[in-house]
Amino acid sequence: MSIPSFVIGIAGGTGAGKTTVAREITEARSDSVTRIPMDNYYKDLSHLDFEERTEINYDHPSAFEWELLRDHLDSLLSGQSIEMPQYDFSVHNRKDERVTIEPTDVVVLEGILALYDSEVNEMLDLQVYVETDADVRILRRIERDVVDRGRDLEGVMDQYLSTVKPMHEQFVEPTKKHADLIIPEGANRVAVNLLEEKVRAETRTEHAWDVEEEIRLPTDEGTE
Ligand code: UZR
Ligand code: MG
Repeated sequence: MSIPSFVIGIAGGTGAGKTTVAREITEARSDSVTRIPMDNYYKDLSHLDFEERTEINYDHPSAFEWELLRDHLDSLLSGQSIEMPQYDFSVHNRKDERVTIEPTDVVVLEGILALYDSEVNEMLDLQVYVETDADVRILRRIERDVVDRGRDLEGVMDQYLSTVKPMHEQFVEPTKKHADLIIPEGANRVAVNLLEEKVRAETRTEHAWDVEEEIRLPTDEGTE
């Protein structure tokens, strides 16, 4: 357990590739880097029934429990563990169980509005915006919602035009001006590698370095 020294926020439109970028820079070193998906901080809507929950605008800032998110980031930054909520997209609601997250050297907050809140922004050391063309994003979104989440195409199209697109333009896209770094397309290998280098430099946990060296040495020898 350690006090985080570096907090990264990764924002961008739905389907931009935020989660992919965040996973790539966290997964190999999970004992020193923690990923916080903002989806987990959608408000608890257990008091509503399923039909009512489908009517909620999940792309509006008011859908998130900002107080809890700020509290949790604050706790991690002061070296305390948190009980992070979990979210179930299939029922549009928070799950009952939570997971315990210990503070690590690096914390990565990822979500459409990761750069939206001024108090959250103050806690971030590096603000990243993943910028991907809207046509690519909607294609990914259709695939994810229809194939992975079992939604029907018409519903996905309606939702995109009625809330996702206008909210993106009103709330998500303007946060790009807070970004230190704009990544064109989530899959941008060069940008992800640079971010990985930065994360590595900020991880002080010895074990993380050992693991990283073991993975890197053979390829370094082969290419240099
Ligand atoms: P990403 N979302 C849902 O579809 N259902 C929910 O219960 C909660 C969120 C969607 C949300 C937003 N919008 O566009 C997207 N809608 O999840 C954000 N409508 O997640 O950045 O991974 O695409
Ligand atoms: Mg995502």
